[in-house]
Amino acid sequence: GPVLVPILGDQLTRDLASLRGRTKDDTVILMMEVWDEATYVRHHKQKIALIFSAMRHFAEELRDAGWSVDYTELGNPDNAGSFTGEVARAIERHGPRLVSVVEAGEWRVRQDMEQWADKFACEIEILRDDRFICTQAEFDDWAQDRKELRMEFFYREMRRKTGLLMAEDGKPEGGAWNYDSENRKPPKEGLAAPERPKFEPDTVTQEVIELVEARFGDHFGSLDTFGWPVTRDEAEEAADAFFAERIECFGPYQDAMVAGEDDLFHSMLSTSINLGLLDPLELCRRAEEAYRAGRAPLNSVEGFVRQIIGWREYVRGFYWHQMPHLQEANALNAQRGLPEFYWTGETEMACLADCIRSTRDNAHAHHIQRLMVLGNFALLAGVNPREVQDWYLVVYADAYEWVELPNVAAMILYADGGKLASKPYAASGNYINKMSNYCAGCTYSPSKKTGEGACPFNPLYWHFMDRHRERLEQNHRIGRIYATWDRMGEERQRDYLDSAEAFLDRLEPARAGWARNG
Ligand code: FAD
Ligand code: DLZ
Ligand code: SF4
Repeated sequence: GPVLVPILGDQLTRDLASLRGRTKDDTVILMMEVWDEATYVRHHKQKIALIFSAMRHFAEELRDAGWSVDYTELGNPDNAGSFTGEVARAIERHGPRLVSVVEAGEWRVRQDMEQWADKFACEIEILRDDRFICTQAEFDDWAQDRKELRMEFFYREMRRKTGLLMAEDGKPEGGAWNYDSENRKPPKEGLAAPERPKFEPDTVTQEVIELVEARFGDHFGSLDTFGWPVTRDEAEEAADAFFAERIECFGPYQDAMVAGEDDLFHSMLSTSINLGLLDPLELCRRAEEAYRAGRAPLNSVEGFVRQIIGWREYVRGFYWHQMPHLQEANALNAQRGLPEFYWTGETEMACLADCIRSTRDNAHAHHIQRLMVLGNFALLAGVNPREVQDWYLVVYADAYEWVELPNVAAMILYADGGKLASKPYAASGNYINKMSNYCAGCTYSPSKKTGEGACPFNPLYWHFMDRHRERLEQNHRIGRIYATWDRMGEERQRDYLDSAEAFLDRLEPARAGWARNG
């Protein structure tokens, strides 16, 4: 029989390890739209549409290139509903001598995959996903014996390994590894970015959109504004536009937020990178080229490269290093339900309302919105990590557990107790006011500390600090804040705590069924 090559929805890469060196007349590629993947959480409608459309386009491209592709659509009446079930059916159809598959990105799927060798009477080969720069062995080696894992040091290893932005003497380009101090510009009045390319749904995408509306119509999110790249060519066009028009300002405004400006100078390439349509290392080389050609400043280019060979590689290594217990981690013992407004957007807090609107309309929010508005609120309010994790996994078109979970559990919620982040990213309204124009359009005031009209982030911040004093006082990056707290005196402290508690008491928890089917 032939070699059967299953390709999962986030493996849409032409030189995937399992295709390399294969001959077309001896290979059957298997692609599967399956119910289990579409519903293990109730993904945003745009996320399902994006993945199905990209899968269908990729299958078509492979066929055009002469491969035989066996593709199960969701609506196929014989569809077994799971990867394992569909591979079983394909083995019956094709009688392969070998099943060759690239390891899954997610723990859940990899567990199933590891059963295949026992379940199926044919040889199974699980290949390493070499689309990542750092192997798991390398990461584990690096992490071994370190009490705290810090991205910054890992990142330097990746710079050396790839040679990206390195000067000839083995020193970092420009003399420093990191130019973040130049990358914290608040938005100036009227800050707006060039329009990014939106890709009109073609007939394939339209069909998928109809399918999603019919089968997943009650999932979160809007489909009306679908404009994601669904092919490698479109993704390249999106990357071209970023390198031509936005990378210059990427660094300085990386942490800025402007109401109604959903993309600013971000690349908007995460969906394409995570699907496999774009090669992360190639993007970094293009960024470096822009710098060397004098088209973009070092602080922007270094910032972009760090997000990709630093953060992206680092969270993936961290995920596999910490699974499966990362899923259950809850170091701060946070037990509150996720507020209903995360799903409806109905809140008086203008910053949260805008971030949730963008999330619903675009299946996207940029990093600082995910971190310092949506994440910060969940941290301060003490929302249960499982519910926050589910939300992030549902709502973002770029969300796969390997990248979502470390960012949510470890980065925003400190649920790992500080293995990933040196301190909780807790901030009061002052930070959001400095980095955005949200507060000008809000019923609350960031300068009001407690009581009627006070920005809820202010009392929540102190409530958080006070309730975790025992743990955080030991932290050299945050411990000093308690001197400020103690100087306030009891009455002022009581004001803060009472305000926070009154606010928390009024928070309506989400009704069941938004994130998972009952
Ligand atoms: P840019 O700002 O243009 O950044 C360039 C690229 O760097 C991104 O495309 C992405 O590939 C990478 N990157 C940047 N930051 C990170 C990071 N923290 N972790 C991993 N990669 C990063 N990113 C996802 O791809 N999927 C997720 O599910 C996801 N969940 C997140 C949850 C939280 C709580 C936070 C704080 C961040 C999360 N991120 C996630 C990271 C980041 O927010 C998105 O990658 C980014 O917003 C995507 O938009 P962009 O392509 O315009 O990014
Ligand atoms: C996220 C997702 C969805 C919604 N649907 C499918 C699908 O039907 N078929 C598929 O191959 N992949 C899908 N995916 C992406 C997978 O969840 C992702 O490839 C794995 O979880 C990675 O381990
Ligand atoms: Fe957000 Fe507070 Fe500013 Fe309102 S005042 S937009 S709640 S930070």
